Amino acid sequence: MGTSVSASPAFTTDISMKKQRVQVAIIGAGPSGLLLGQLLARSGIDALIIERQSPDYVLGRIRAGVLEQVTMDLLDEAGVGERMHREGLVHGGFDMLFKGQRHRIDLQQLTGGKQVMVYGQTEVTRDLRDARQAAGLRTVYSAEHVSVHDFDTAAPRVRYQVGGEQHEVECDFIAGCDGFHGVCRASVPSGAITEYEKVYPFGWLGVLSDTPPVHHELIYANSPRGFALCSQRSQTRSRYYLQVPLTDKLESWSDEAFWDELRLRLDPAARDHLVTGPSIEKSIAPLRSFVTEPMRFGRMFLAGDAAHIVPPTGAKGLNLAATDVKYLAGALLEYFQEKSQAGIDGYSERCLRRVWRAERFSWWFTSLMHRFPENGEIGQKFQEAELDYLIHSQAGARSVAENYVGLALNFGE
Ligand code: RFL
Ligand code: PHB
Repeated sequence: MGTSVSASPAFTTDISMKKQRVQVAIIGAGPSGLLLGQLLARSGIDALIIERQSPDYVLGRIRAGVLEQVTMDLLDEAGVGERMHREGLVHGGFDMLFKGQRHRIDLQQLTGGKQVMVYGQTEVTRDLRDARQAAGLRTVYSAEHVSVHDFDTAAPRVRYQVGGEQHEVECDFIAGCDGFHGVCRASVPSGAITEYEKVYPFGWLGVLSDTPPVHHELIYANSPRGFALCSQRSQTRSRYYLQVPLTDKLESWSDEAFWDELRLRLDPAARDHLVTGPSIEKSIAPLRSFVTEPMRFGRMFLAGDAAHIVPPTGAKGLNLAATDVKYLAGALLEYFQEKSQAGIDGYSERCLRRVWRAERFSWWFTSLMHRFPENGEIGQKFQEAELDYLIHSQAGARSVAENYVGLALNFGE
């Protein structure tokens, strides 16, 4: 496969280049990159993380809130699970609200005791970053003009600039953990990659507030006015989302307008319990289903959002990223310690099987819970009938529950 990439135009040959060598160059210090760095370090594999943004910027992104058991186990394995177990909220169920009534999905009862952990992505990232710092492992933040080269050869390279200085990293492998807008996937020649994409005609308006959560578990609401989600970060910090048209501007959503609209999408009891307050973060996120095939290009691997995006309804994005990283760390370990290529060769197929299952669930759950104006009144009726079926059928409820807690790693094998 020919995947040679020319140097970024920002580079000129007459300026001196600082060179270094590592076994693995990791692009991106989001949860995928930091977790991979931690797992590799624990196995004695030398990795450098190169991140485009500042540490505070990375921590400031309010994203995922729900961790599956696989992710909790991996954070433990990486040696960073202690605070999560202490401060995270273990949830054994969640509510589905439709036609003005709430119905509990009992995750524990339906899945033989499985639960999820409500612990924010910001905290996961902070724990990983602190552990990396404490271990004296290097992360280059605020790197400019990051570019990847020669990943179709045995000697890939990464280049970047910091403070006007140019750097080149020689490595055995590149891990593209640089999210949806990263440079790694974008550097693959178009003939070597297939991308599957669905963009939804709405977004999620999210508000974070220092108010007690409206309910002790999450509420996923289907309403004729659009989807709403009541989530949380702690006993005193809430996270709420509203489905909004993509054309809506953040400025046109005052806090008051947000709370008024949320109330209209909730049931009477939740409406009465809702405590409102000033937002400490407010943002609109577009919704997308996206998969890249394959996830390996010679000596460059994609992991996490760099390779796939799910709409957040199923709470799968970060969890999928964690599984990619688990498989990638295992494959690299096999390569360096056992001189075996098997894990590397199987990486893409192994990840994609799990990715497509989570993509299917996230797309289905999104389709079930959101208002699609083009489907009219009858679309709403179909959704309500399906929800009514799901909560009254053991098989239906179990299917929702087992996907939500995360399918076992060896599911179907
Ligand atoms: P990230 O977090 O985007 O990190 C990528 C990092 O790469 C850096 N980068 C570069 N660095 C160097 N050079 C370049 N050229 C670079 N280009 C980019 C970026 O600055 C960034 O620091 O990807 P990663 O690590 O793969 O992590 C993925 C998760 O962030 C994502 O899947 C989740 O947030 C998705 N998600 C959820 N996932 C869950 O599992 N459970 C949830 O409850 C959940 N809720 C959500 C979510 C995502 C949401 N949004 C905003 C899309 C809720 C929302 C609203
Ligand atoms: C969140 O708390 O941010 C969250 C929870 C569940 C989801 C998506 C986001 O499905």
